[in-house]
Amino acid sequence: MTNAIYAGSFDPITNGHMDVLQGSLRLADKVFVAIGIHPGKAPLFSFEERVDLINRVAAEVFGKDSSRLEVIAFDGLLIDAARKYGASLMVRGLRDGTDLDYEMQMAGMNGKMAPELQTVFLPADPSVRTITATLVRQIAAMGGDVRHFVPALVAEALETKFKS
Ligand code: COD
Repeated sequence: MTNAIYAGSFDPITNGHMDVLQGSLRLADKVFVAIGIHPGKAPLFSFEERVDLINRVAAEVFGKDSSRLEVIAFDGLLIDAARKYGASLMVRGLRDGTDLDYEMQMAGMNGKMAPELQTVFLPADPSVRTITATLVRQIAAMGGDVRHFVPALVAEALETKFKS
């Protein structure tokens, strides 16, 4: 049984994240979706809200395969979270060359610290590679239409968030 861990802020989950999750489900029997908790950085959506959105969107898009996903929280090093949850694969999404440079450094250093863990890069599908959660939040805050970039449930949650 192969476990993978896919870490992110998921604030909120986007179609880009969903693309990486779909690839992760092809690679592993179980995928831990690890929400990184950064003390001092206030997210738009609380941890509980992000878990709820990820679970609902995954159920809608992946159907019964969503039972192979589990959302968890982590702070500190990703390798420690991977070890804690028995993940042998650390999945990272690659959008462009900037991601690649940074991710190569991280994979190299993680590989030294935890040689038993394998970093796996999944190239973003061209249709989602320009999407970032930061810009999605900005567009939604300014009343723009984010339905091209996030699942419908997330678009609704953003609308509600910025109305209140
Ligand atoms: N297409 C494909 N992949 C995407 C897209 C997209 N449109 N959008 C995001 N992704 C990928 C990113 O490349 C990344 O792999 C992942 O999804 C998460 O993205 P975000 O934006 O939700 O998350 P970030 O960038 O805020 O990162 C949060 C992490 C928790 C992943 C980060 O803080 C981290 O890597 N922490 C680990 C700390 C650690 O172990 N440091 C030691 C390094 S040696």
